[in-house]
Amino acid sequence: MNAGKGHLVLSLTLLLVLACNADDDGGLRKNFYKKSCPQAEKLVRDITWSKAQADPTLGAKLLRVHYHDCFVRGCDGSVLLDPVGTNQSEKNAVPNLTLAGFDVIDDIKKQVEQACPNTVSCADVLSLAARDAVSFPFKKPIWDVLMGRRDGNISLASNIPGNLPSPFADFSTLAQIFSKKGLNVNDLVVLSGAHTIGVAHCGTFSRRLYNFTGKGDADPSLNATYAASLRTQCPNPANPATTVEMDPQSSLSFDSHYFDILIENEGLFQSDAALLTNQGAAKVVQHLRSPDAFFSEFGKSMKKMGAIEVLTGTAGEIRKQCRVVNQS
Ligand code: HEM
Ligand SMILES: *[C@@H]1O[C@H](CO)[C@@H](O)[C@H](O)[C@H]1NC(C)=O
Ligand SMILES: *[C@@H]1O[C@H](CO)[C@@H](O)[C@H](O)[C@H]1NC(C)=O
Ligand SMILES: *[C@@H]1O[C@H](CO)[C@@H](O)[C@H](O)[C@H]1NC(C)=O
Ligand SMILES: *[C@@H]1O[C@H](CO)[C@@H](O)[C@H](O)[C@H]1NC(C)=O
Ligand SMILES: CC(=O)N[C@H]1CO[C@H](CO)[C@@H](O)[C@@H]1O
Repeated sequence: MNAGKGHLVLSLTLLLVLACNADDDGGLRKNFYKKSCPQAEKLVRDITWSKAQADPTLGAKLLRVHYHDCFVRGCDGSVLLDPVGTNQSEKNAVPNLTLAGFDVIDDIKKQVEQACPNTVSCADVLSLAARDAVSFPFKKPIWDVLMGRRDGNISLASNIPGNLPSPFADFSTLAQIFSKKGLNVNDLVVLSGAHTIGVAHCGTFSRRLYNFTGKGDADPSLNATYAASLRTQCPNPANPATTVEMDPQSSLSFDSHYFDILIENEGLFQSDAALLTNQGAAKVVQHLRSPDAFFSEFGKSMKKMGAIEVLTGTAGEIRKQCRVVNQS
């Protein structure tokens, strides 16, 4: 082969590599632990499934923790870190409210460490466990998880504002925060579909029920029948510990029903209702009422969310325990 041809082959290979990397995966890949810890994925799945069997709300918990992780400093496991000294970590911040499932992540990580020490990151464990917990009722993974994330060692409560949208956010605020994370309006609507499972505390929406515009009324964008039912569940003032299902009667079922209730003006948060206030977003809402469309789009958007500002290669570390950074 002459030098010219060699050059061409090299350039073509380089192009191919670049083209593959262009796929917005942040350098993550499938089967990342195939050589270093071949049992990792199955181990995480088996433990998660046994925990999900015992607690059918685990999927909602872990999915929300994964989302909070990715939106604050990227998917680097920083949400899992406990506060150190007087420094408040992400999990201490107000919007965390009741993030839960940390004990489950600890259990999984402990067993993964026993099988393959210093190999599988907490960020990957969280991403896999969230997928597996949500997938448990289907008895098969319902989206693909790319791996190779490494763990960060900074977690600051002060990083939350501006990175996690509030349930009172309007459409342009939501779109703006998602766009900062490389997620578009389609992703915003698709991922909001996660609210098809789980519960919310009265305080995250009760302002919509009472004196919303100062005329003793409810939020006009909230279905009046639904508002009346919510008022019985969340009297004014409500017990701060009371929760309601975000997708009534279907809150354990991961399905496209969220989009059906949304168009009946029964989205629980202002941020849910806001998806109908933009023409493009409202079109996506209609489209996602089809279960096939929802499942396929959810997988694609989760892949993007799971790649936000990830640490790969030699950046960050593989934490031994998810709650504390390694001591050097
Ligand atoms: C669009 C902006 C979003 C806002 C404003 C928002 C806000 C909230 C709020 C306020 C709660 C209730 C927390 C509580 O009272 O305990 C909640 C629950 C939840 N969120 Fe979101 N969220 C958003 C996007 C997402 C995304 C992108 C995901 C995942 C992909 C997600 C997954 C969940 C889940 C699964 C729950 C239920 C948690 C449980 O039952 O333990 N959310 N969200
Ligand atoms: C607290 O945070 C500051 C800066 O954010 C950092 O310099 C300091 O080392 C942290 N303290 C502890 C005990 O982690
Ligand atoms: C409703 O809001 C208005 C305007 O803020 C206030 O003047 C009024 O007292 C409120 N009513 C109740 C019952 O809280
Ligand atoms: C309110 O919800 C009911 C079902 O609960 C639905 O039949 C009705 O069309 C909804 N109204 C509006 C204005 O969306
Ligand atoms: C933070 O992570 C880096 C790797 O990026 C590591 O070298 C360093 O020791 C860590 N710092 C602490 C305090 O653990
Ligand atoms: C799980 C967790 O750490 N929750 C914390 C959320 O933030 C409040 C303070 O706003 C803490 O009291 C909780 O412990």
